Amino acid sequence: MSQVNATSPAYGIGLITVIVGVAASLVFYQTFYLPESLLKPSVDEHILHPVTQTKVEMILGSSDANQQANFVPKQLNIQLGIDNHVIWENIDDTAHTVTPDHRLEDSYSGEFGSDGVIMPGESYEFLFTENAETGYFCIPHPWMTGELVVTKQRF
Ligand SMILES: [Cu+2]
Repeated sequence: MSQVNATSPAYGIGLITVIVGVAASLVFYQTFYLPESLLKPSVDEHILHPVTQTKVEMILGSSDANQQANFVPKQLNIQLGIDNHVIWENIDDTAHTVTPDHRLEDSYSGEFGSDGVIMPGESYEFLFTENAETGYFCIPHPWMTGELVVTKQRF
């Protein structure tokens, strides 16, 4: 039986294993863990709790292609810290969706757009925390369209 002491090859291999292990952990921490944790945005309190809410109604008759008005108001100019919490209320008697023209992701709130349909009497809400600009529509009734622009508060 060989004895393990400070001068034996076994000791050296053990030490190298520990060093490699620590180095690998450090590399993992700096390359994957740290950037991931830094990515989570810290959002200003005023943006998380804006002064007021923005309401959009999907009005009665929106499912009728001949009806002009559906998302009311149709155009939104939203200011961060003021009215960036937006609520779409379905006051119609048909289910609708709020679906962006192109994929839009807010780094705090995630992907914009309703999960499936919004039933009559229900609503969909989204907290915008950064600048954004998009058109949106309703999947079952593509003539239902709206636009929104989110900008920083103008002092
Ligand atoms: Cu619809």
